[in-house]
Amino acid sequence: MAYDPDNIFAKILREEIPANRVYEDAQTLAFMDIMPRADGHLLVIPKTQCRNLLDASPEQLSAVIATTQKLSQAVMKAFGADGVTIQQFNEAAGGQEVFHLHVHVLPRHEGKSLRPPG
Ligand code: IU
Repeated sequence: MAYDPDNIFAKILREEIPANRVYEDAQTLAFMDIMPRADGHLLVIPKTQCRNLLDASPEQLSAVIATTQKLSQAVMKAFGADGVTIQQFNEAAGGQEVFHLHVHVLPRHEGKSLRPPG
C-alpha cells in the first residue's frame, strides 16, 4: 500500500501540527498519545516515510525498537510502573488508524486495566 505524505504523523514530523514531543534522535521521534489509554502512553515513530511494520526497512525497525526500549525504561521509571505493554497495528483490518508506522508504549500498573480507546 502507498504511503500518504499527508497523514497526521507526517504532519507532526514536519511540525505542521503540534504534538507533545518527549524524545527525538536522528532516526526517531516520540510524543504523547492524544487519547492516552494509560498514564504515560506514548508513540514512537520513524522520521522517514513508512506506512507500517509490513513496509518497514531493517534500519527503520531497528531504530524504532531501540527507541521503544529506551523510552519504555524511562517512562516506567517516571510513572512508577510495574511493566509496559507494547502495541503495534497494521492496516485497517489490523486496527491501524494512522498510516505512518508507530509503536504504542503503555506503562502498566499491577491490577490496573488499560482505558478503552477514544
Ligand atoms: P492506531 O490504531 O495505532 O493507528 O491509532 C492511532 C493512535 O494515534 C491512537 O492511539 C490515537 O490516540 C493517536 N493519535 C495521536 O496521538 N495524535 C493524533 O493527532 C491522532 C491520533 I489523529
